Amino acid sequence: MQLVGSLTSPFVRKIRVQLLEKNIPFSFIEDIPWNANTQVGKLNPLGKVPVLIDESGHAWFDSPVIAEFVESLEIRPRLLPIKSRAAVEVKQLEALADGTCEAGIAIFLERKRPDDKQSPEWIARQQGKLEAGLAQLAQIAVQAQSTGQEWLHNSGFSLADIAAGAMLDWIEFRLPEVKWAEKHPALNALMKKLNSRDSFKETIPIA
Ligand SMILES: N[C@@H](CCC(=O)N[C@@H](CS)C(=O)NCC(=O)O)C(=O)O
Repeated sequence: MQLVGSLTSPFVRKIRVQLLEKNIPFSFIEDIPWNANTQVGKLNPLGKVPVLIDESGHAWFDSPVIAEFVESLEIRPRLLPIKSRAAVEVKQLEALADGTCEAGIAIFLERKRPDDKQSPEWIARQQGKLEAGLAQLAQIAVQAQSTGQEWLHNSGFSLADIAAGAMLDWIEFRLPEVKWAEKHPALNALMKKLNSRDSFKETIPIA
């Protein structure tokens, strides 16, 4: 299996962590979709990473689909519950974390444009989504921790935690002024637990 992506993308990291947790061997092909020589468009018409090329040569995208494909291989540990209602609940948490990260990425990209081309209204809109996404995730973490539940979903460690950790670390890496750890201690506690896992330690984003 080959995973195509950049070493800083939170969505690529989600899949790297998932593969590492399951001990699935894969080769990593570094391809930054913003570079002029990128080959990503040949694999994914949307030109985005991650892309996972399976043993048959099929190219899977985007990250929630890749994650579900990897789960379909039925290699332990299971990171999506077997019961469909519980699996959808985990997917909802994954979507919340991914969407929060997308708002952060939109802010990061907008700020890279020349000063006179940036839209403060657009940035403010995305900041609203980012803050609201973090707040909802924090509320879920508080609720879980108050009942002694170790992870975000009551089924145990799952894609929800992986997606949340990839998002939180990316926000810290690219938008440190957000200061989510100070504002949301429950998310800080979650991130500390995630950072003690080898899969997270091995995939820290480096500029
Ligand atoms: N929903 C997609 C988002 C992927 C995504 O936005 N990846 C970024 C890197 S973090 C990318 O490839 N951007 C290139 C572009 O938008 O042209 C997923 O979860 O895979």
